[in-house]
Amino acid sequence: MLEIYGRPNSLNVRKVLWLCEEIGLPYQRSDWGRDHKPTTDPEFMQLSIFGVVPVVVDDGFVLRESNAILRYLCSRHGRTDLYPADLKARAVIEQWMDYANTDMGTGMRPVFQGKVLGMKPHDLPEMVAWGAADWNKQMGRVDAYLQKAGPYLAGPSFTLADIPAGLMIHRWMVLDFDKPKLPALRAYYERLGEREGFRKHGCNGMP
Ligand SMILES: N[C@@H](CCC(=O)N[C@@H](CS)C(=O)NCC(=O)O)C(=O)O
Repeated sequence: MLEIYGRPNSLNVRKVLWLCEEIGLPYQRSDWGRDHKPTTDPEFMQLSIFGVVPVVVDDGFVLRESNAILRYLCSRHGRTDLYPADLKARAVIEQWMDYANTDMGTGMRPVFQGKVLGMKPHDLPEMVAWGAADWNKQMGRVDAYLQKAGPYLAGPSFTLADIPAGLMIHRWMVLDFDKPKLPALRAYYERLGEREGFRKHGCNGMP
């Protein structure tokens, strides 16, 4: 059975949990990371020296990096509906996955880790203000995109493109800071809420 190492309140772990729900894949999860067993523990270090969750073990095969794990699990379980074989369709999905892990989340860090969790150095007021402005700008761009495209990020159906970005959009929706009203983004967020996996591991009360 797939083993998932990582605390259930981590955005990156929740991506994997959500996908397992979509695939109907059973797993065993153990609590590692902030406020749980430390990733400096020798048991964890044996799997990964990179100090972050998630890490998965599948039949002895060890893999880290949440987005790489999502792609691996889809390919392993033949879910071409979520991660197609067609080169261009796949590239569009990867474009959204990369964007969610980079530009879409750069401003999130000072707002969430700084303002909400009080972690240094993200909590500097000018960093938080810059983060909020940048995060709002990125979400404005996704809203503008969704006004013309969709209903899902990579087109007509739900794919891997929607998991990393969907969780980032969820966090933006639920955190309390000055935000513009973005109706197309809101409609997309509500659409994701129709999915069991997102209700369990995305919009489940955690930011
Ligand atoms: N690029 C990595 C980032 C992983 C990451 O930053 N994970 C955070 C949780 S979301 C973490 O492990 N933080 C340290 C901790 O929880 O101890 C991925 O996508 O998997």
